[in-house]
Amino acid sequence: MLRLPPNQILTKKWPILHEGAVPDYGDLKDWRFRIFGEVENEVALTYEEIMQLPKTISTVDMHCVTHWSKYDTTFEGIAFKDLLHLVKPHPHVKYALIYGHIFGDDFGYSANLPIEALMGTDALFVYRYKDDEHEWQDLTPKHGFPLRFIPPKEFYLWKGSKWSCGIQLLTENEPGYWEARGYHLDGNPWREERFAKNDEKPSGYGGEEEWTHQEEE
Ligand SMILES: Nc1nc2c(c(=O)[nH]1)N[C@H]1C(S)=C(S)[C@@H](COP(=O)(O)O)O[C@H]1N2
Ligand SMILES: [Mo]
Repeated sequence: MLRLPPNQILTKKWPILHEGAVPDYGDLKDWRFRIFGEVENEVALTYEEIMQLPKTISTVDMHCVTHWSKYDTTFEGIAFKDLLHLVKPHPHVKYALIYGHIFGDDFGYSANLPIEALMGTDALFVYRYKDDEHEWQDLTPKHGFPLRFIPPKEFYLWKGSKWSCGIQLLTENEPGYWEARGYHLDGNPWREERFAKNDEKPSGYGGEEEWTHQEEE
């Protein structure tokens, strides 16, 4: 498999792309991470409880639907599979919605993903990273601090919910925030699954102008 998916452009810098304002969780005292939906035992974890879970370090490639790809960012975080161990999912659970903050709502952003694709060490809720240009450092607020999801490279990065506060387990697939707004339900970069209708760009799609002239912060 080629490393660069079709019609992607490599960037060394890590662009910042999101809608709405960057949330400020203060001292994280009231911050919780919830696992809910089709489970026997819903949980709500504090930031300290999250940070005591087993940690995974993975070097990943990211591919954004607006055509940028960045290789080899090394992340430290909690693997999706290690969070799944904390609950007893109902037998027919097959999908997850991974929530993030948008427009003042911690559960306003979401992305749908099939559970079976999330069981490796490349599906991570991350808080720290390093790359060619940075030593280990905390994720900046603009990249999703205190916790953001990074999907496996078989998914465009819109599936990587920033400021993530929860996972909902589902038996049926449900569109997340962008999937409900004209983006592809699956979003595989190798198959160029950008939009629900191939020839229709969803409204608000900025394309390359969104990131090519951007300064990294
Ligand atoms: N909460 C939230 N998460 C989000 C988004 C957003 O608007 N809100 N944008 C997504 C999109 S489209 C992309 S490409 C990545 C960008 O992550 P980055 O800014 O760290 O590069 O975040 C994703 N996660
Ligand atoms: Mo994106």
